[in-house]
Amino acid sequence: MKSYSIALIPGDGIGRDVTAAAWTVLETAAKNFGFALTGTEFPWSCRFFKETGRMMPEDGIETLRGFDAILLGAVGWPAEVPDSVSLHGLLLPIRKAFVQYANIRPHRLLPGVTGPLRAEGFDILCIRENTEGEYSGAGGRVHQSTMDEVAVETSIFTRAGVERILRFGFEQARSRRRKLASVTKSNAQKYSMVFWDEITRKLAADYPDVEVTSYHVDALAARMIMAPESLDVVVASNLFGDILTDIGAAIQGGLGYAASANINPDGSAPSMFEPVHGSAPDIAHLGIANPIATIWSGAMMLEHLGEKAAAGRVMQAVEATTARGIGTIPGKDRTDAITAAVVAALT
Ligand code: GGG
Repeated sequence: MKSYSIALIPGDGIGRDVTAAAWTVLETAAKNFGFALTGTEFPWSCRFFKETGRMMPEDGIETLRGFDAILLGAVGWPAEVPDSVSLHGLLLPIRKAFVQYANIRPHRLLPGVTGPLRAEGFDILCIRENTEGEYSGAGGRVHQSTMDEVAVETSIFTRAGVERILRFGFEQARSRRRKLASVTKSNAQKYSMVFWDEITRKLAADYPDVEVTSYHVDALAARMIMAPESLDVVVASNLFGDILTDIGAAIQGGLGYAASANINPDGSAPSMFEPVHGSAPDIAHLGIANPIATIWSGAMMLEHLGEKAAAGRVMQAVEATTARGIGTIPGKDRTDAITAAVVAALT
């Protein structure tokens, strides 16, 4: 029997609730489709930081390298650990070390879910550059706590980094509706974003079958709300992609439905799957977190592992569940009730 080793990092807050739910669904799917998933849990989180001074052990990356994939819940406990510390101590180093340069975030309405903006008929695949740009962590502060204090944060855009994410986007567009939106703010940011636009134009010549449009991020943000059906694949930098995908989450009904995959496209290291949402400490362990985003992320993990039929079946089960009105209204259905409904629809 084929077996996949999965590193489970529930993280903080509702991360524990939603990864447990997704794991139940994924194990059921594995059983039904005749393969095995072996989960190894790691307690790396803000609590771990409070105990050890690190978000993960020094050899954490090397430990994870041996797994086929990583399923992560959520990271953050802002009352105890600054968000910048938790993000730069766990999520960002994993994405960077494993060259998970493509962060894929699908935005579409599940049956029975009505987004607050009542947008309809859209199917957007946002691709966020995931290893450089505005989240490079390059910068510093001088003259701290004086009126002369200066803080500098440098965005790093490399030709290799921009080319590979745009190429990834073009390839995705080819497998979909052949439309690509390339997002910058090149009227204001005259080095990095002009560079991005130039590379978009250069690569477009290799993909004459894909209709390419360059947008400024503000215009694209408005378009995602006003005319989301006009968009297919959207490729954006790390920060812009992060922001746009929260808009994507909003139009698809909320962060409870927003899934993501941090992909290492050449398979040289594990890819990581996580809901877009954070740890929501205010509702942690109350049993009311929506697990659908994590279940959907788990389906993306199965697809990435090559278990396409099982992945498709998990999504069918999710859709059958929401079509019955389960998990479609915030707070109405408990985490375990939504999970049980998805499991029942799987069998
Ligand atoms: N689900 C993972 C998580 O906790 N995300 C919260 C967050 O702030 N992520 C930042 C990022 O995706 O770059």
